[in-house]
Order: sequence, then structure tokens, then C-alpha cells
Amino acid sequence: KQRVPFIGANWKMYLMPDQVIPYIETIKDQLPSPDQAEVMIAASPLYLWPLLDHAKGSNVIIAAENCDYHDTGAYTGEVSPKALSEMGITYSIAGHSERRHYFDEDPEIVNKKVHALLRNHINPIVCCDETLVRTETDDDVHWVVSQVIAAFKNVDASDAAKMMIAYEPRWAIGTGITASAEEAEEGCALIRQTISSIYSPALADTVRVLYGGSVTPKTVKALMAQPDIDGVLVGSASLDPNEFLKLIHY
Ligand code: G2H
Repeated sequence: KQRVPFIGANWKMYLMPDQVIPYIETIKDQLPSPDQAEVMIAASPLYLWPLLDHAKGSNVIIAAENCDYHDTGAYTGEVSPKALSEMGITYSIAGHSERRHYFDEDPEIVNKKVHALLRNHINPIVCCDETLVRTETDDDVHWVVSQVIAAFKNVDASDAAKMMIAYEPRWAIGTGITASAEEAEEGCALIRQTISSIYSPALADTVRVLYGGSVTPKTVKALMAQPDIDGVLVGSASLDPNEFLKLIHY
């Protein structure tokens, strides 16, 4: 694979303030060089400023978990993508399954967030999910593809090249059930084929596709060995810095 491996932590809403600096201090000097693997931590906006400060000079990318689709304005309680960008944030997750499920983010909203991020020079990592019901009925194929198509709506090829897509089957998220490497590969390959048909095989060859859903230090190696899996997005197993280091050095 020509694509640089990507290991992302998604802290969600778990870590408390006293855990954040010790975490970053534990990992920051034990990271691979960016040409070997890119390492990212997506954290709550509460922690981005101190994280950016403590991560200075190290190879960890500090990212947002979500943001609003307006640049700035009267949107009380929302996170401005323009402010994120001006702080130095270069990556953000968009459309995580938990956002779609608990906060009613439909594919149109996710697409608006993609455009807001790109407009503000932040690379979107768009998550596409599926449910157990759909995997049992074959509809999963349609569902995953439709989310990918919606995410790329009106995105030109030069911007599409800056994006990553994460395949996160809903039944595998936070449940301790990792998809098998074959199941994960099937989803990621489907996403790459979809990107190829929207844009071109050459572009699809450069876009990184990630797998997320109960990844652990034990399951990461087999996942990363799959031809269409370029990286992982890790929730629960990323909360302990030593576990995350094991994942990074799989
Ligand atoms: C999926 C994943 C991280 P977990 O949401 O995005 O979380 O590893 O806890 O399943």
C-alpha cells in the first residue's frame, strides 16, 4: 500500500481534565515519524487548546470530534470550524455514528459539515455506519454507499483527496465486538469502490479508508494487513495512553 497508515484515537466524552496532560506527555515522545504512520487524537473542544500546546513539536495530530456547519455566528453552544482552524486544528471527525444516532445528524447535515471543514482548511474524517439489521438483510451495502455518496456531494476532486472515510459498523461501536478483518475489509473496499465511481480510480487509490469499532491492540494488526484498510479509529481502547501506544506500534 502506498498510503500512509493512520491511527486515530477518538476520546468521545470520556476523559476528565486531570487525565489529558499526563496522557499527551506519556505518548508524545514515542511516536513514529509521519512518513511511517500518522497518529491523531480527536478530543472534546474543552481540551484542544492545552493539547495543542503540549503536542507542539511532536508528531501527534490534535483533532476535533465534531463542529458546526456555520463558520461563526449566533449558534450558542456550537463549535466554530473557523475558530478550530485558527487555533491550528487540521483534522475533524464528521458524522460519527453517535452524532447521527443521538443527535439526528442526517446525511445532508454531515455533508454541510464536510463543506464547512473544507472551507476552513480542516480535513474531514467522515464516519459511515451500518446496523446489525442491515448486515443481516444485505441492505448494508446500499446504506454504506448512500452515506458515502451524500458525504461527497458537491465536493470537487481536489477537496475529496483531503478527506478520509471511516467504516464503522454500528454493532461494533463500543460493544467489544470488532468486525472480523474480512468484514471490515469488505466495508472499506466498498467505500473505495464508491469513491472510485464518483471520482476516479486514481483518486480512490489515494484516499485513506479507516475501520472503527472496538479495535484493540489484539485486533489491530489483522485489520491493518487488509488491502483497503489504511487505518483505524479507536474509542475505548484509546482511553489509556499505554494501550494507545500498543495500538500505534502494532
Ligand atoms: C467507534 C470507535 C471510535 P470504539 O465509535 O470511533 O469507538 O472503539 O469504542 O468502538
